[in-house]
Amino acid sequence: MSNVSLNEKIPNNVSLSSDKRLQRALEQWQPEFISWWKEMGPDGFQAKDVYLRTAISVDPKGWAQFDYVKMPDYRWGIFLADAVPNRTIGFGDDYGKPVWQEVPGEHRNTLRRLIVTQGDTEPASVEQQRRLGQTCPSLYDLRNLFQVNVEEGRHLWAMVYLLHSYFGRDGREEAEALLQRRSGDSDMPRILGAFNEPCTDWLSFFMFTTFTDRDGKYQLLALAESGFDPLSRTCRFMLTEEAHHMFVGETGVGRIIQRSVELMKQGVDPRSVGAIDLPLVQRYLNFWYTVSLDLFGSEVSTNAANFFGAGLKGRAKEESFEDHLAIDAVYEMDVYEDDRIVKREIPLRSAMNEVLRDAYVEDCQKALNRWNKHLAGVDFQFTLPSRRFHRAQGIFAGKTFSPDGREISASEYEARHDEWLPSAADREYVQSLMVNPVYTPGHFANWIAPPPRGINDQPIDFEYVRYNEG
Ligand code: BYC
Ligand code: FE
Ligand code: FE
Repeated sequence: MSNVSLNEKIPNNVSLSSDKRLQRALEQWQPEFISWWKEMGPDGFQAKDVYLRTAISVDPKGWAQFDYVKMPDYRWGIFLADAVPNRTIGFGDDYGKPVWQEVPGEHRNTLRRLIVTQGDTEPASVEQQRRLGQTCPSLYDLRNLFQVNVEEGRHLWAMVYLLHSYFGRDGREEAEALLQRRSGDSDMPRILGAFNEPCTDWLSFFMFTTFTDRDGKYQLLALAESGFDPLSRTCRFMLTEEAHHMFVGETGVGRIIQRSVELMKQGVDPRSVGAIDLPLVQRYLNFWYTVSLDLFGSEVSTNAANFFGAGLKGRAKEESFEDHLAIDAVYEMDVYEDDRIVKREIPLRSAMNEVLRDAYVEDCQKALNRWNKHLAGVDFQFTLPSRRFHRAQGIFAGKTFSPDGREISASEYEARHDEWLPSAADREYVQSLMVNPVYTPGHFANWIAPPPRGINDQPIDFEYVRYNEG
């Protein structure tokens, strides 16, 4: 079961050839995907050989194969983690009943919406990142960007497979619409906020893959708990790919910090030699972390309560909780009452977005702790801003807070904006560092340290993208 037939038109481990209707429907969607990829995928590198990994099995150990591939020839396909025998629903009103292999009629619309929302983020991120190849700091980083991009493309396939297989005509229409919305478009934007934000420099890219892909990890963990078994199995395999995306982000930011600290220890101001000063890194962190916090939705959410009650979306690592019904339990949180923040007990099911956000925040803090290890000997620490700061969703949206969580006047917020979030000058400075891309094997831009090792045991000066050929 876990072996993938890579030679079929659509690589898969779901016996696609035994369902001719489905196979035909997906084979009709495939060219539309490829034309979307050519139009909206990485700009300018489609004919180059890129050293990519491709899934050949869904075993935790042997799933990856590395080789040179031209991106449009990447083996995008449908990979589900192996079924867990006798799996039962792990939470909500149907707790303990067998999981569903088909969509229960009463949950059809809700489930479709969840899958579409998840699916929409995947092509959105490819669109956001499409011009980064032109400003890359090295071939190593360029290859990592493209690896992330092709895998996000595959994540779109994962959701489209579910839509086509289980949602009939509506599902096929949603699959088309996933190729029609465009990140940042004023008429047809992507669904969620962060996926319409420009991500046009490498500091943003590394912050995005640290913080926004980490939202992906937590949303996928929650959906991997789903009572709808095909969704669970799909998300479990996607999670194995997600780890690499966060690695790219976290080590990318880490190498930027390392380079700046190296200079500071020599008594050199990073900006004076075209590297990136630490307060600027903190401002980018503040931005991407807070737009990613918004992706968890409102603190108090009847949608979230319904997802949980229906057994569709659980908590990350649901088995680590004792009470899987969450009927009588409460969650204490800060809410507004008469314009003042007070602590209130919220029914736990309505607080599930916040429970998931808690796990996310804790994980983000660990990433910061690793970054802060680079700072030994310099007088600086990275910190996560308060969850109230710079929010556009939930109870703190539309109010103004400082990064340490104090409510402040709109005029104070405005006056201090450039201390806390990337300013126009910051963005211009960062862009200016990257106008000259680095395409020589083993060379790195001046604003980033080389990685300690290469990909798949290859040396650092390996030609990860054959830039000068093709
Ligand atoms: N922007 O009850 P509420 C990834 C909407 S990332 C815009 O607060 P709910 C990846 C919401 O839809 C993982 N709109 O929230 C990472 C609702 O709209 P309607 C993505 C937003 O329903 C990097 C309204 O506000 N996965 O994979 O609990 C690269 C009030 O709803 C936002 C998922 O999101 C926002 N930030 O929604 C590539 C999982 N937040 O119904 C990929 C699937 C909320 O009033 N989605 N709204 O029109 C879900 O689980 C849920 O829909 C949400 C929270 C987590 C989004
Ligand atoms: Fe993804
Ligand atoms: Fe990702």
